[in-house]
Amino acid sequence: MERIYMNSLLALLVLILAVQSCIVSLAFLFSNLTDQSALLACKTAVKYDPNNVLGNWTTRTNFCNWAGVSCSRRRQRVPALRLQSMGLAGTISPHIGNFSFLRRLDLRNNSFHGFVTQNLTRLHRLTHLILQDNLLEGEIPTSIQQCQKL
Ligand SMILES: *[C@@H]1O[C@H](CO)[C@@H](O)[C@H](O)[C@H]1NC(C)=O
Ligand SMILES: *[C@@H]1O[C@H](CO)[C@@H](O)[C@H](O)[C@H]1NC(C)=O
Ligand SMILES: *[C@@H]1O[C@H](CO)[C@@H](O)[C@H](O)[C@H]1NC(C)=O
Ligand SMILES: *[C@@H]1O[C@H](CO)[C@@H](O)[C@H](O)[C@H]1NC(C)=O
Ligand SMILES: CC(=O)N[C@H]1CO[C@H](CO)[C@@H](O)[C@@H]1O
Repeated sequence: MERIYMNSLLALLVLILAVQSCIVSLAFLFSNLTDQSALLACKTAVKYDPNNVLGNWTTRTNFCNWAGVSCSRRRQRVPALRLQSMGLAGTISPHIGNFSFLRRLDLRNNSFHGFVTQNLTRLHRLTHLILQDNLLEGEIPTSIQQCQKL
């Protein structure tokens, strides 16, 4: 009797855990936190910010109000990132590939260096990619052809 009770309790526990992790991963999939963490990763990849443009990129405020960040009102996702002529130096984080709603990326006239990350290719909604006047190496990955709206 006791064993049956223990077994069903265990089964219930496993079920609860499974449902819980499912809800957590679903919530994460649809949440704007993905964009927030991608923005923070991009900030980390910037090593020099003479005008402290990214100074207000902190979780104390909604990322929709961060400098250079546009937000869609409905979903609070990021369709545009405009950081041109800010004097920024650093690399372009591979996390940039996580902005699944990004249409416009404008980083022109800064000092971004290094290779252009393959992960850009994941931005299927991209229409504008403006990287001129930086210190980037190599070429834009040919797989960028997958971004058919570009
Ligand atoms: C995420 O979205 C929710 C509801 O749409 C909103 O209340 C919240 O402020 C958003 N969070 C950020 C950091 O934008
Ligand atoms: C962050 O800085 C930008 C540009 O200076 C400004 O437009 C925006 O209101 C600031 N946001 C917050 C939350 O202070
Ligand atoms: C490039 O950015 C610098 C600031 O970092 C600015 O002074 C200069 O006018 C910009 N050049 C162009 C062509 O926008
Ligand atoms: C964002 O991108 C990075 C690097 O490409 C990846 O490791 C990470 O799992 C991604 N995170 C989310 C929440 O999509
Ligand atoms: C498609 C692609 O290039 N994905 C890469 C994104 O960035 C992470 C971290 O650098 C790599 O592990 C992935 O291979």
